Amino acid sequence: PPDVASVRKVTQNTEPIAIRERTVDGFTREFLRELNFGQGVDLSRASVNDQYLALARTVRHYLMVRWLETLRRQYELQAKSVAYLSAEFLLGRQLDNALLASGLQDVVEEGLGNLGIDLATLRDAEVEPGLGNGGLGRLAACFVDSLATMNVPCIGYGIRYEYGIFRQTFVDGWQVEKPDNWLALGSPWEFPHPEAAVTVSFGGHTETYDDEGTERTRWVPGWSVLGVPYNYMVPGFENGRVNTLRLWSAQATRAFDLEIFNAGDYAEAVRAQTFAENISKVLYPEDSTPQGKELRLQQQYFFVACSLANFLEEVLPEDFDLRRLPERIIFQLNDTHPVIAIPELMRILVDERKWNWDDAWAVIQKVFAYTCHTLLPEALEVWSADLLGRLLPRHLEIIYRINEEFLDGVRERYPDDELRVRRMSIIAEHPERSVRMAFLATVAGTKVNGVAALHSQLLADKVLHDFSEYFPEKFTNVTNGITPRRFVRLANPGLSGLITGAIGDGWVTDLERLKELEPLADDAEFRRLFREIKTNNKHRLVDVLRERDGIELDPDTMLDVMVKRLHEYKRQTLKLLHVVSLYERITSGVLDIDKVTPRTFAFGAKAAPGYRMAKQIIGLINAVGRTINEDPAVKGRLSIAFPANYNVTLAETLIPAADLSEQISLAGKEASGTGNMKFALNGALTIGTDDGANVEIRQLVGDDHFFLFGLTEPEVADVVDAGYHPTSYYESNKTLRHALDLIASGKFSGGDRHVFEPVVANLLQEDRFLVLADFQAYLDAQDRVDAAYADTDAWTRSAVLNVARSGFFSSDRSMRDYIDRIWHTPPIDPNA
Ligand code: GFP
Repeated sequence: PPDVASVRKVTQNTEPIAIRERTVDGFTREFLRELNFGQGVDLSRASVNDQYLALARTVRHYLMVRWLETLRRQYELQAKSVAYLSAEFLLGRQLDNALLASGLQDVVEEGLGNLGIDLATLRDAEVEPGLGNGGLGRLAACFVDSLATMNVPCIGYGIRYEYGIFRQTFVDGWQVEKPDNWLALGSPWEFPHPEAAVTVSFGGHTETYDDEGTERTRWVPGWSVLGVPYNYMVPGFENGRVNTLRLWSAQATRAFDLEIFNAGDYAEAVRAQTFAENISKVLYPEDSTPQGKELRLQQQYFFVACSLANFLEEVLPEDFDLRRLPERIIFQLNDTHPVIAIPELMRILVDERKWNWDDAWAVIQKVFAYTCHTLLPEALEVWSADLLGRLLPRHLEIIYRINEEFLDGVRERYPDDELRVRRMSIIAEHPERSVRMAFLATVAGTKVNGVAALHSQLLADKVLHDFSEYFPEKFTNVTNGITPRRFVRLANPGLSGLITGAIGDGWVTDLERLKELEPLADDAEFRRLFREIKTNNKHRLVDVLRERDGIELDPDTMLDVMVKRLHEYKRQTLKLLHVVSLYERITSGVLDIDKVTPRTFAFGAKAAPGYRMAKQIIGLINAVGRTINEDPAVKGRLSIAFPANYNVTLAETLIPAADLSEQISLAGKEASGTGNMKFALNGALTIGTDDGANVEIRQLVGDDHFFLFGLTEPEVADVVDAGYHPTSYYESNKTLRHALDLIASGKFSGGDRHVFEPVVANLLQEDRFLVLADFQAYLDAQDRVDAAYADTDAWTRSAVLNVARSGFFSSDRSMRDYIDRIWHTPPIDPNA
């Protein structure tokens, strides 16, 4: 690599750049300049992509002044920041958000219009960066948006995956994954800084040495890679602040061996390069092989090592006394993926800065906090000690020592309770020796939080019970939230306009103000306008799905939506059994078709590539969809729309059009959910279990405006403890039996009984998530939905109340809770 020091010249106090003219003419000039000099084309020959790239860069210029100003002030003030460490940032498209934040929408629309360019076309040219998998990554994106809007200093740290979450396609109804080549046409929102690359090492061994009478350890690594930072702007909403998201890309340190190349071994010459670049190649590489597992651990260590080095060496002033680190930073660990940062910072302090262990440990316990996002034991990450020891030998030693000292304390508190000690050990011994990352985070972190009230309670009572007894003060809750800027203001312009017309626009940054809409639920004219907007949103969705997927959707039906990752605990099969049962009862004459509410069942879900049952379920949804959609017997009454490749962009059109939101996970399994909040805030009613944040949604919107069903978490525990037998439900419930039998008969698979046998067999024999146990309650709740929907006025009233009472679910409120309970990072006064 080039000598970084010589490349990085610190320029003193540059003159502030002139603020660009925020007029239509000013914008047009900037845009054409970008097109000509940035893209190298003139308007007459510019492709849509050229125009999009030029527009993005132009908008970026307007934000740039604020970004530099934010950085300058941050450096000056040395205020405490949040470092949000996350393996995922599911950002969604950037253009619209940047336009909104900078208040440039109208100017840009008019300026482009004068040139004969349609802003909507350029918007559609943007490929969304799919650098996340689901809720966890989208939450991170909402959080950084809120922090910027609230004037809180924050750096998001993550990985710049060359390929994000795969692009899902369907072939004969089965999921086929295609690479998500999101960078192919250029990525105008990023700023690479190769000169600020960080070296990250792996492997090798450790050795002790005498350091002027003190025995110390050093790590002698075996190999290393470079981490190149790519900076992204995170603009606050109309407040002049632009925070930074810094994503790391891996590169080889010795890029190319010319000698080997000249000897003709071309593959070998680039081997090191390929090997290094693999680290940031894809999001969640398949980890069913040992190589895949190792690559994931490499990714995790890679990005936290880069981020810590960056913060300590670049963001902090050179002479900063690290003993004061807790005054300057809190590293929020978004799930267990970044937890390896804990031993990394210990290593830096103890081995590199030569602190004594206890001093280092005292700082560590103040600068990390951990958010847990799951309740499934299998989702709590563990790393085999063997792998960790090979890849990060020094870190494993440090973890052992942390564990030893921690367990000494446990033994002291609970003498003669070796069982407890074993339960609480960071190191598990079975089935192989491994490191429990959630335990490590809990022991080292200042706080541990769950992501909804029920989840935090179950964490403390069950999943981490021993720990909550031991460290009761560490456990807290912060219920998730979503950014109202993207998911209401941008996604639902109709509703936003209606709200603003009624109560002013303060709600965009103070969502609790939606409460002021409550009286309007009783206003017939308001309800009419509200309904009209819903209908318009459905028409918008009709257009998008026709164009995107060739799907014809009937806007005059109830739009019943279930969109989320495909996972058995989320119970897409329960939704499907409802559909199949309706179909079966109509076609067998049990139900009078004229009494069935016309519904479109929309699904959106990706299955993890290695998750076979989830892929089977996708195949089944598509197969049922094909049969039902083609059957004249149910035409106009039942249909299924399952667009492939559900992503943030599609969510922004789908959610505002929805009437009914399906949140039907087995109670005690969904940590929070955030889709549930997006739907409620866009005026859909929820049918849901008492799970995750559904609990809080129901409490806030009221029982009359929420369709609750199913076993509660304690009831689930009782059923399971008593020995759950799904077949007894099958045998005793005719409706259920007929629905399952219809699937088993091959009706949806051209008569072939084998195709979906695994799904049926799994439900009948194991049914780990109690689909059959909740089936009848779910059907009954759906009957209540039909009855409610029949009274359009009452339904709309409920929908308005859902919007008015869901202000709590703003991610701004989540951020306030994190700040009060965990971070203690006051906002910067914009006028100071
Ligand atoms: C996970 C949990 C959700 C939770 C999000 C954000 O989502 O219940 O709402 O994290 O906290 F499962 P996924 O990433 O698994 O979709």
